[in-house]
Amino acid sequence: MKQDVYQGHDYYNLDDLLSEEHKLIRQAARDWVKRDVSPIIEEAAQKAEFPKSIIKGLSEIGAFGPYIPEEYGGAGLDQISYGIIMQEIERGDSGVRSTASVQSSLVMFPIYAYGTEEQKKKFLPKLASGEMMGSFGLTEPDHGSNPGGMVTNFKDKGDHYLLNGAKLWISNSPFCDVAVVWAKNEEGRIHGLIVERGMDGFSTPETHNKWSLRASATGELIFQDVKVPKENLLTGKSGLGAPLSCLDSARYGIAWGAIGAALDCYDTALRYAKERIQFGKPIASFQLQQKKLAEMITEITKAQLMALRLGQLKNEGKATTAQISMAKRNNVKMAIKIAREARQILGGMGITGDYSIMRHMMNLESVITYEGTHDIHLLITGMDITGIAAFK
Ligand code: TGC
Ligand code: FAD
Repeated sequence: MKQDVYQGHDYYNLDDLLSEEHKLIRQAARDWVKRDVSPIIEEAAQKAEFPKSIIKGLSEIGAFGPYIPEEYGGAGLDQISYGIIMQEIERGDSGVRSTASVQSSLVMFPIYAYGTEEQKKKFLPKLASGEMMGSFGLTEPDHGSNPGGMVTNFKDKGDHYLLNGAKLWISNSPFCDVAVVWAKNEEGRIHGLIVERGMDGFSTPETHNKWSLRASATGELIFQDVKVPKENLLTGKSGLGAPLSCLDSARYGIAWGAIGAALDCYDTALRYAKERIQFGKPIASFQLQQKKLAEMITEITKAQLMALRLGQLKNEGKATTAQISMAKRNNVKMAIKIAREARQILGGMGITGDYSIMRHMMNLESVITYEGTHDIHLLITGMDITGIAAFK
């Protein structure tokens, strides 16, 4: 990895719509990524190792629970700040953003929104500081896009619940201390349970051979007659809507995060195009390369506008699931297209780890699949505008 000389790009002066606090938060996150992520991330990805050294820094920049109130250890920030932090982190690597998304929106959020006061006090401060790391178990081997079909289940055994089943494709699972797990009770109703490492019958094998998100640890959650204390049930909400509401928050973060990956690819390609000489001229002087770069900044600007407006709606408590789906889908697709075009601008150099583009491109193949696939988000928009669900 070359020295990280990234600069933000704000073609439509959107900074004018941000507060001073937003800009300070962005600067802190950007400085941290340049100092502690960029120098190590390429090697971590090449070795397919999760860099545990980033946990402390993620906590310090407020990436664990940015919008969780300070009384529970969160940063107490608004939704635009949350988005900005995700954007800056994913500018470094989507896997690092994944770690933060899961911890904040898929572990801290359900405990904050649906947990008891005791659960909030026990888990949230430690999750915010990174002393404890969490994972979120919704997807199963036979139930990905259709989580409502899940077979993981728990039975009431009087003084505890007995949990059985398996979750697949779980970010952070190999090292998590706690997992928020979604399972059906004897009546088939979905509930959230907090499962803690060390409980008998709970294991978290790692999934290997990924070509994408290599610096993020992914694995399984396996439950074989796990005795879960009754006080670990999330009592505030049940039904599929409970995990789906957590996804709303994580998908919103991804809508911003993907812009970060796109900005990094654009910034790298623009810089390279101005420096690389072919036929006696910088390649940036050729119309074909300018077309690619001009289209990139246009698409990034549109995505920035969408994310910022969505952030305003979220701050007002008005953002709908369908609006969030549209932004996640659009912005991730936009980022993948930009990564592919940017890679071409770098020619052969674009496939090496000397530049971040190929890593972003491969990472984004996961981002376009998790938190709802590209197709599922299209169907959510379709359902919203027609009133007809085309999932089944
Ligand atoms: P459907 O019948 O539409 O809904 C079931 C119930 O849920 C309610 N609901 C929501 N509630 C709150 N927030 C939302 N976003 C909600 N969406 C739906 C709905 O009103 C209903 O309530 P009720 O009271 O009537 O029962 O459900 P369906 O089974 O038809 O499925 C709809 C569909 C396909 C959209 C949904 O299943 C879906 O979104 N599937 C995609 C699955 C997904 O996104 N999985 C992500 C797993 S986690 C992950 O990938 C983490 S990656 C993390 C990282 O590393 O960054
Ligand atoms: P499937 O659901 O089998 O889909 C396969 C294809 O069929 C897709 O193209 C899909 O769009 C299409 N399809 C499915 N249904 C329909 C339909 N009704 N109409 C049209 N097309 C359809 N999950 C978690 O719970 N927690 C995590 O932390 C987590 N982290 C992940 C990390 C990584 C790196 C990855 C790759 C995944 C992660 N996931 C996680 C799982 C992720 O959410 C699922 O992979 C995703 O929801 C899709 O499920 P699936 O892979 O089973 O694909």
